[in-house]
Amino acid sequence: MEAPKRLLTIQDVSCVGQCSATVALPLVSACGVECAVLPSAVLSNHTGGFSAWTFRDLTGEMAPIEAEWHRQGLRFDAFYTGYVCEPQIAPILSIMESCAAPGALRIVDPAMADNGRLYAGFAPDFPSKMARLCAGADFILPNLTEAAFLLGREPVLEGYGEDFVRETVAGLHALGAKNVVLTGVSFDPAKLGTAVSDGATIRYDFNPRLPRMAHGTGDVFASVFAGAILRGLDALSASALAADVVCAAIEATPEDHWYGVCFERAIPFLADRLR
Ligand code: PXL
Repeated sequence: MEAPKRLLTIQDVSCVGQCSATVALPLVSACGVECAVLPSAVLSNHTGGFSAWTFRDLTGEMAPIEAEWHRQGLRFDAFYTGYVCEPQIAPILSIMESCAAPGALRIVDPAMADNGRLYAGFAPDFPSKMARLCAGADFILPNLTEAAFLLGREPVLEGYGEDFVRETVAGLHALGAKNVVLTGVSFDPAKLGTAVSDGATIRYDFNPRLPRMAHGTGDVFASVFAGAILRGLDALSASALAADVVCAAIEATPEDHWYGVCFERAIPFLADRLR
């Protein structure tokens, strides 16, 4: 029997809110991939829509945990990073070096912004720090807002065409990212999708645009993408599956459930698609 793949996700634990680690653990696991977790911080709840939150920075735990893993010979087949803070970028890069199995993949979701704005609590220069994490990544998964900030530009969220996407993706490759999966791309108001680039070719995947947005969909997308890549899917297929799971999760979420998506209800769909 083939050895199972082991992925390490590094992001916060928002105790309530259906985002980051509480999304990554079940969804990566549902892909049949072992999901280890290095919590970068513990928050009472996420920062996107709640009026307040507690925040315990866990940066200080990173080096001792890395040393212990290294001592025990624990290695990972992939690293998937999400919401992290500036002081954590250097320790994360170190862990990705010292605890990598041969050929380990780096999947970076630069979770820091959406809808033209940085998330609460990030300084305006944070994207330039996040760009360092993107530089050595095998896959980066920015939305249009994050892509713009990584490139030091003002976000453009509508009225663009394929030339704009090509130029944006080229800029992201120039940062050092091998593969780019740009989310939230739309050339037709009825459709929303992703542009998947390996540096030579851009391929698109679109789904019908749903009438509402929901918090945490970026984390659902990234988690399924990471799990699917480790299952051996190519980037376009992994991206298309991740987008389908996001749509299923949004459709399964009651209108008045305001702080996240009910991705739990889409797990059977995900498991079926990977069977
Ligand atoms: O879903 C991204 C995310 C992750 N973690 C925390 C957040 C957010 C988005 O707002 O606040 C703590």
